Amino acid sequence: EANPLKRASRKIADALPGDAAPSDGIPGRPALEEPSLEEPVAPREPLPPKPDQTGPATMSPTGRATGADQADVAQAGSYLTTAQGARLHDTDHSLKAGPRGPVLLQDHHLREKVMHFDHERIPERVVHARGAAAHGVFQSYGTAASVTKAAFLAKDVETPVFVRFSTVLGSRGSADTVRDTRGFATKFYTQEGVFDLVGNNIPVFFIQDAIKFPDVIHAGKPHPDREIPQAQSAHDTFWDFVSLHTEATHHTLWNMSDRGIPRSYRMMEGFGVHTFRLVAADGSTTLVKFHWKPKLGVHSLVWEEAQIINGVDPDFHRRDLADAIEAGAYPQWELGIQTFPDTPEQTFEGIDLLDPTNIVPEELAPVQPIGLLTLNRNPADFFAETEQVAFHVGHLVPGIDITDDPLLAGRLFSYLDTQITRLGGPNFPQLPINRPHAPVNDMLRDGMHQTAVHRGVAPYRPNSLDGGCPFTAGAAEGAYVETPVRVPEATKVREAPESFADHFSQPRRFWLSMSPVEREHIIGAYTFELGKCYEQAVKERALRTLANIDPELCEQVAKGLGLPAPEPTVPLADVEPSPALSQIGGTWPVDGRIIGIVAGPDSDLEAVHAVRDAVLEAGMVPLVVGPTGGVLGSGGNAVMTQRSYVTARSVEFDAVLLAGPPAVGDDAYGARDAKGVPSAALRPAADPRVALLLSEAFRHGKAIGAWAGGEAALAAAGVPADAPGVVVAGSGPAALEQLRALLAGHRVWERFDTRN
Ligand code: HDD
Repeated sequence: EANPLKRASRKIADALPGDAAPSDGIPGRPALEEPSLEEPVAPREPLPPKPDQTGPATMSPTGRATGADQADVAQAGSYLTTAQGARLHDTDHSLKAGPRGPVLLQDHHLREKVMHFDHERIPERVVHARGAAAHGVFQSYGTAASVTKAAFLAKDVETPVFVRFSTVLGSRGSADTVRDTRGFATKFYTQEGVFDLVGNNIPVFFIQDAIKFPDVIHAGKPHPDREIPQAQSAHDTFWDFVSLHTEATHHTLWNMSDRGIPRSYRMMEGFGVHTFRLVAADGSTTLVKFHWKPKLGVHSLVWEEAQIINGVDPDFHRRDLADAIEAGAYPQWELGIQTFPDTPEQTFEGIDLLDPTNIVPEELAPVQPIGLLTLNRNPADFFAETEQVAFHVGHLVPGIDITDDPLLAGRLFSYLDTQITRLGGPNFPQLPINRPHAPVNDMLRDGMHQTAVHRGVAPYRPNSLDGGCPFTAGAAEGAYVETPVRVPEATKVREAPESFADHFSQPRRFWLSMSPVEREHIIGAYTFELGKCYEQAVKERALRTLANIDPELCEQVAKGLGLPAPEPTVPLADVEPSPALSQIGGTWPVDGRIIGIVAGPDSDLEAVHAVRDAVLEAGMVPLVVGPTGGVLGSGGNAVMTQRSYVTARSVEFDAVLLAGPPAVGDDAYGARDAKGVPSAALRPAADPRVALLLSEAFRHGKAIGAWAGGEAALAAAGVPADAPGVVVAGSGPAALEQLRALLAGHRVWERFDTRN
């Protein structure tokens, strides 16, 4: 098919269970034969090496490639061997003295296999443990070339990247759609070395100084006694901390907004959070904040939906990312910068740029696009890549420098330090996923897990034995030279600047920028979270913080908690809203959105086929939901179902379409009742699982469509056919057309109960 999007959505649909086509998205790998019911008995051709495990080899000071051939490292052959390469003839039975006799200690294979298994787990990340990642490419526009000499930001440079998205609080096995901040970490393998942009989907942080990081994380992680709750902030220790430590107010408010429950990693913004310093070729400097803007728009789940998904499909975000990439529907983000003059005060329009609890509204400093990120390849090995990737805010390239943000300073220490525990030593940069694509000529030697075979004899400087190599370079040869920023004369203190003391005006701006329905969601989130706290004092103190953001917010949450609303303790800030902060009101591409087509045994299957094709044509993904798995109907019109009433739940779909029965006069698919109404109109309605699916979709503000005869199911589910965003049309394609228009706005916002 000519249209890649159409091809993409068709591939997603085809790869789903129930369809015959095998999925084989790994480039460079031959398609696997279709699995047969019998166990294969003969070896097949070896698999070629996985592409991600053939990174550039570490170079010695004398410039020769070292170590084993990377192509041989990954498991690729037909025959099982020991770790030493000896072929094995049995891996299912321990070596014994007779079939019923004792197992012999001399069984090396047994000991090696179990020893290795015993050590398969490595410590998970202390934060951001649960993540999903993808490879891609960054294409620069060149628009930043006037403010930075970074080579990868020059015009039309393509740089390979690896991006890892994550939640913060949960452990590796926790669920994806918890209310939390999301990590958005990007590794750029530039020709000048690795640049890591280690950001989040929220532009501000809980703390202004890294020394508080252990405090905020200890408060957010599960209670130390029972280790509950997992992966969320709805508990006493979190609210105890953030209500006492009011600099966390802004970040907490973002978490309680729809930003805390993204619809998809593909539909989140990313932020570098700190202010960075760009350095141009002429040495001039500019302060900047980095933004990632998703091409599909910024969209969220609603809270009940997020909670249901946590049970129904805890891998919702990870699956969504991998499926989209496998299908060729590559997610894209534009990288942008807000620029500010590098003045000694480091403020912009009165906003302290060194305070990471601040944003600069886009209306004051527009985000200027500087390049396009496309994620186009799934990892071949989750552990080798997603788990072992090591990001670090200190991985910088010439042209990008740091500021004195005290939160950033502590991070510069933490990210190196943590890898020693997590990845078992100082040689983690040699892991294939972490290897720079620029040649490495360091003088770092030995240590645990050293895999390079260095050839030079003089890993020290100055030397004459290796011909003086490696030499240091000047800026002209591309060396990283720190910007000679003046450090003000000062006295050593443990203090924050006075400007860091305003904890409420920025949260108030965020609140005022929200639409009524977004405010309603925020009120609901605080009411839920604080309602989960046991300590009365914690709830009351949290309400005091809310009073300083906005009295209406405080009152509504207090009402939900059954508590009195306190008065503000600081004057309410007089701030202008920033419309760019609201997620509602625009229209966005519907690419890759999932349409559930609910069909009954007597549905008009010809029409189901037509609608399925129309969904694909529109670049979206059709999932047919039938009473059982397998095939619905028979003969030429038979339809493969991707979900059954048992496996489907509304949360999987962005919109639902009810398949009506064939038109009157067409008796092909079933009986009619005494009045001549086709029974299919009643069948799905009679099924409580279909009714639940519809009522949930309705409650979650999703577009719902039905074509002739489907109204009965709507009525049974209590969904008024004339409600906003409910479409009943004469034919499937006509209903789909209207759903598509509704989906462009993401949800049917009018359906949410707003007081304003
Ligand atoms: Fe951090 C991981 C983002 C503050 C210490 N952080 C980590 C990851 C992201 C962030 C996205 C996961 C990277 C991956 O996918 O491997 N962290 C942030 C942002 C911050 C921030 C946007 C504030 C603006 N972090 C922060 C502070 C400290 C840390 C203040 C310590 C003082 N972060 C870590 C860490 C982690 C980490 C412990 C855990 C695993 C890792 O680094 O490699 O070092």
